[in-house]
Amino acid sequence: KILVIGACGQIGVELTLALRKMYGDNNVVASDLREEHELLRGSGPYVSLDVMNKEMLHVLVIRHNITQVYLLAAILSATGEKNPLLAWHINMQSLLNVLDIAKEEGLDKVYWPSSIAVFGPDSPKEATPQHTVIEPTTIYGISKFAGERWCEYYNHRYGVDVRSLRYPGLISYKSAPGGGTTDYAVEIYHEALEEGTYKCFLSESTYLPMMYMPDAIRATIELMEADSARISVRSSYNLSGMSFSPKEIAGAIQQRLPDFTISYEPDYRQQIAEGWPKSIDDSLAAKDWGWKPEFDLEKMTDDMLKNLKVQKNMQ
Ligand code: VAH
Repeated sequence: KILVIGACGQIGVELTLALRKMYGDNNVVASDLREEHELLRGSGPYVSLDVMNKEMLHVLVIRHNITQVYLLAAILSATGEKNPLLAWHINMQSLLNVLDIAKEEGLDKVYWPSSIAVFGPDSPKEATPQHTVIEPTTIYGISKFAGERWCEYYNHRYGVDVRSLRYPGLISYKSAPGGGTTDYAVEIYHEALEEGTYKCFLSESTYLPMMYMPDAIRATIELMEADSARISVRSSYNLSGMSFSPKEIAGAIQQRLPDFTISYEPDYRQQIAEGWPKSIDDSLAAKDWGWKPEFDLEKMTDDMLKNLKVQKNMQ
C-alpha cells in the first residue's frame, strides 16, 4: 500500500488522485496535518498525520501495511525565508523520519521532491546541467540540496529505493500552491478571470522554469514505475517542462482574454527568483527513463482557463 504524506498540498491532492486511479482507491492512504481536502473526500482512506512524529509515522506504516511512501510535506521558498530555522527543521526531519523508517521496515520505494531551487546565483542560468555548481541561497534550496544528499546516502549505504525530481515551478487549478516564489503563475489565471487584472510580485522579464501539473504528476509516476536499474541519479533528477516570464504568460492570457491587464510590483520574492535558473537541462531524465513534457504555455493556458471557468461557474 502507498502512503502519501502532505496529501492536501498543491502536488499531494493531484498525486493522490492519480495514484488511486492507477492502484485502486483503498491502496493509497492519504495523510496530512490539515483536514482532508474536498477533492479527496470519499475517494479513499485518509488519516491525520504529523510527519515530524516519527513514532506515530512508524505505527501508521505498520498498521496500514505501507510499502511505498510519497513525502510531499515541506515549507516552500517564500514561506521558508520568513522562518528559516523552522523550514530547515521541518524539511529535514520529515525526510529523515521517512528514510529511516523505509530502511527499518524495508519499504519498496520512497518518493521525495527536490526543486530547481537547489541551484543558486552561481549556477549556469541557461540549460542548467544535472551536475554543476550548486550553492543554494534560500533555506528551502539548502534543505532540498541537503535532502538530495541524504537520499543518495540512504540508497548507497542501506539500499533504500528512494527517487526524486527537481520540480520547476508547478501550475495547477485543482489545489492552491503552498507559499512558493512561482505561485504568481497560478494566481494570475485566477485573477484574470475574477478581477480582469493582476498585480505581479515578480518583474516582467523574470524567466523561470515551469511545468503544468499533469506533466509533473506523469513524470513522478513514470520515474517511480521505471526499472530500478535505469535510475542513475539517486540524489534528484533535473526535470524541465517550459520556461516563461510574467510578460509572456500575461500575453498568452491576453490572447484569450483581451481585456486582461497586468502590473508589476516586485517584492522580496524577486531576489529569490533571480537566484534561480532560467531553464533546465533534463536530458538525463530523458535518457534514463524516457521523460518528455507534453504541455507548453499555449496548451497550459487553454487548459487552465477552461477548467477554472468551470470551477468558478463561469460561462
Ligand atoms: C517554490 N513552487 O516556489 C516552489 C518551487 C521552483 C519553485 O520549488 O518554492
